[in-house]
Amino acid sequence: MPESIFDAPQDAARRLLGARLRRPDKLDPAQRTGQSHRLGTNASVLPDFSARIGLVAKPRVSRRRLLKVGGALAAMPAASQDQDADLAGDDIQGLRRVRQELVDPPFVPSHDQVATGAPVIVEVELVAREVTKVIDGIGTEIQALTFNGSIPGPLIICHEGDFVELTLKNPADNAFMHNIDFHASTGGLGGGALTEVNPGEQVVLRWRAIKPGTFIYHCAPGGSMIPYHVVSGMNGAVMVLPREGLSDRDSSPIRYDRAYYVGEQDFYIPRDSNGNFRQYSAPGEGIADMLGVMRKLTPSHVVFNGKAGALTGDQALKASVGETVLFIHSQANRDSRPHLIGGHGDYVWEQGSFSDPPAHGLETWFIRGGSAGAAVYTFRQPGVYNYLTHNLIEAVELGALAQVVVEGEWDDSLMTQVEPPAPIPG
Ligand SMILES: [Cu+2]
Repeated sequence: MPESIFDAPQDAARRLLGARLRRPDKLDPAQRTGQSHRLGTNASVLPDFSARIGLVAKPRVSRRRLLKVGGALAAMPAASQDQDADLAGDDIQGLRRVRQELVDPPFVPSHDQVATGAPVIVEVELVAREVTKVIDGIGTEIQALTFNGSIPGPLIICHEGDFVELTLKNPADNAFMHNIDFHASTGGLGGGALTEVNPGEQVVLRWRAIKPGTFIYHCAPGGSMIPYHVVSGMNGAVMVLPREGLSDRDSSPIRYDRAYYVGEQDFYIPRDSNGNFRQYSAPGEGIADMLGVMRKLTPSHVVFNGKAGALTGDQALKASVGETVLFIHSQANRDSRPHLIGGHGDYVWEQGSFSDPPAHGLETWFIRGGSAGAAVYTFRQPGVYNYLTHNLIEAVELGALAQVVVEGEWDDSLMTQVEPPAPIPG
């Protein structure tokens, strides 16, 4: 029986806790790769399901062709390399490996904007961390589910044609099974079925970044646990840069001096009979209550980087006049409207695809729930800029607001107060 989305939250939670806390040990091959039952569809309704999700074996490429392709890749300039080159088996194993040290947002891993040489295997490690986190300025706590302990999880960066090789660990003292769906990847469930790890397990997944752009990743363990894990913090983003770097609509290069990753998160914290936020002492304890709030679609908090005020005041982002800053903005579950008060999006990939030219000179852009986008701005004036979602209620009342403190010289030609405030002559 598929899980009904109309079940009482308590019933759904009880069943999920009993049946879905851990990965079933015995899955048939279609389930391991397609996991159709977890999304509430019956595999028997889709007789060719395995073909649709790419289970058909790829023809084996000859050793001679592999060598030829590998040699060509090494010899060609980076910008003209054939990203569709058919790499497999030994060829992939022979690629250079680069270990990427992931960092907590809003910071991003060190990276080259333009790729040099042949594609590489980018090794990253994510650890499912079930931790208590404070999400606002009044001490409200959530039993958070996270990748590497931060909300959002860290940004991963590679270039088009590279391989991302993820080690996903689920420590033994965790309560839940976790996995990961990479929107940047190609294959059944974005790797979700191949990465299910129970507490005490780890798994290694490799996928090739064939689409340049910004993409979210998130945990997707099945049924109501999908939104529950996502709105408990288990999401992040990947940026797949074109090998030649970013460019505008005339194909002129765009380069940035800094990059910040702003992950937006909606939380659904239950309240007690007095209207105060309820607190729970263990992961999963508040599932039934939270599912009840989630189904009303009205978040209690909408925040950047896991907490109201995480990117304001002393923790504001920093830049200088003349610097070009790349902002990557993700929202795994809900729509958002980033806006930089007093500035613009000089170049905006609203939908995140670097295959498309950026929009130029936007005031506000739209991040669809379930996506990440990118915007580039060169600061021209000093000051404290608010970077927020221009649903101003969500920004000011619910928390989705960051600040960028910009140092430098004020340009009177762009803005000046011609006369200070004074009584209206009369
Ligand atoms: Cu999870």
